[in-house]
Amino acid sequence: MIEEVASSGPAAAGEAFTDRYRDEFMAQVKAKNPGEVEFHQAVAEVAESVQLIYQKRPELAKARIFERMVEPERQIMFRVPWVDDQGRVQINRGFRVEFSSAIGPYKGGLRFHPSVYLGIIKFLGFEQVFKNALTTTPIGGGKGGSDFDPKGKSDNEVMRFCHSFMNELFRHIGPDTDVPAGDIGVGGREIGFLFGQYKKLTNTFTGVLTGKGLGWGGSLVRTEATGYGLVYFVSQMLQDMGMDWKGRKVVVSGSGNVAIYATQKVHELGGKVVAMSDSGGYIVDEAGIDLDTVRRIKEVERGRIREYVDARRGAQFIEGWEGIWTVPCDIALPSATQNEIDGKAARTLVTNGCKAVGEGANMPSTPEAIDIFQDSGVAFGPAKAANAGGVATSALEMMQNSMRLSWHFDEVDRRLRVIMNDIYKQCTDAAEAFGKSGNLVAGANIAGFTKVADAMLAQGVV
Ligand code: NDP
Ligand code: 2IT
Repeated sequence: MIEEVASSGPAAAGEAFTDRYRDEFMAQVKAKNPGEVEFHQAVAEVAESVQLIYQKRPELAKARIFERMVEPERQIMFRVPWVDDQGRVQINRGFRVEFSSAIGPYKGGLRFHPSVYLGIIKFLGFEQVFKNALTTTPIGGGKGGSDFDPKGKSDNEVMRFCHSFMNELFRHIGPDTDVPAGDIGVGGREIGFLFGQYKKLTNTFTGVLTGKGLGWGGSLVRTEATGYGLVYFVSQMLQDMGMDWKGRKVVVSGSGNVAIYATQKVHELGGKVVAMSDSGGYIVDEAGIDLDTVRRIKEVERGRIREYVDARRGAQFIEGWEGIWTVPCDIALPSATQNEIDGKAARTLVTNGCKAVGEGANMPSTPEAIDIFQDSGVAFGPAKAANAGGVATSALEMMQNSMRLSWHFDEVDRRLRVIMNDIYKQCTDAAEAFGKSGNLVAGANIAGFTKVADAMLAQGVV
């Protein structure tokens, strides 16, 4: 069977994964997934690393592991009808892409944002497979969401939407099957509504979602985990450069879940965040961002970042989110959205003396930006590794749910720190073993891919 499959693959032609084969492979990915540019981008980045692995591990090439990985195990798209506060019927589209269950149940967040379409969910789900493999916990990869925009909606509208979304999603998920969580536009409020409807429809109280409230199955530190984990990861990068956070100027894009808790941890470790943003623009506060003000505006009032300057007189608001990368800094933590740092922004960061970049968002740097950072000697922590603390802590939430107990804050935080250090070591070790010393992009791809690939090989052609 494997021989038969291989007859149309690279092994049959006697070539492991040459540049020519890689180009043909990418052409096929593009032809089979037309218009999904973010997905193409995510696959192309991993393909470079797979080329190295296939040369060392021809049995993976023969089993066409990567060719299988780029095809999601299952893709679900569904209608989400709901009624707004004016009594009008609204229709959105829902997605859940179950990418890989090779090493555990599908796991990954839900994104509610008007820009969501299949290509966004597929790039996120694809990345999630490798990220989750790096966490050292047994979780497969998936992602979902909707083009619904929670901004400007009432709590009741959000509730009706979430209930309708779950009316279809519930039949595809389960604590041992697929465990969604939050992402852009999905936080504690949305997880609550989604969980409530799942419970009602199935008459079960299980760990089917993560990011739950602390009184009903949630884990301490899950809220903080992505931001904290990002800073723990970058601490390792800095340590290897003989640096730490003390007195360092830091720019954090976004002002959502990841950005807020990254900022909190940077301040705790002695760094100074001087700029944050949302899709409307960015704020600069050279005295150091006052996080209580940001949290009030964003977490309590669900307001806009421009309101920060009403409370902090010395601060400035500048319209247009792209400009944030012109603010000089030692360390940049892009934590808003995909492709927010392009080549021009990367060059500006380098010129202004930026020494390290840690990706809090998923795929925030374009391929050109990554090349510029790496060619300029800027330490670069890729999203799959650097932001894996969120999903890792989701896995810790699943563990606690299975055991029906709750660990203390310090215990979860300790485990998160151990996991982030372990991920860093996996990346540096894999990079070293494949002659790419110090290249954490290659290291993360190689370590994540290898773990999933070995599981797929053991399980046969399924
Ligand atoms: P939130 O919804 O809490 O915050 C998102 C922030 O990014 C907001 O400030 C938002 O501004 C800004 N933003 C979103 N889209 C755009 C855009 N197109 N242009 C400019 N700014 C934008 O999301 P999270 O903090 O949870 O997620 C941020 C990033 O981190 C995403 O890439 C997500 O995939 C990634 N991530 C999240 C994890 C988690 O556990 N939550 C885990 C790992 C990665 P505005 O309010 O104006 O839209
Ligand atoms: O991108 C991500 O890793 C997340 N949004 C978190 C997913 C999760 O299941 O906690």
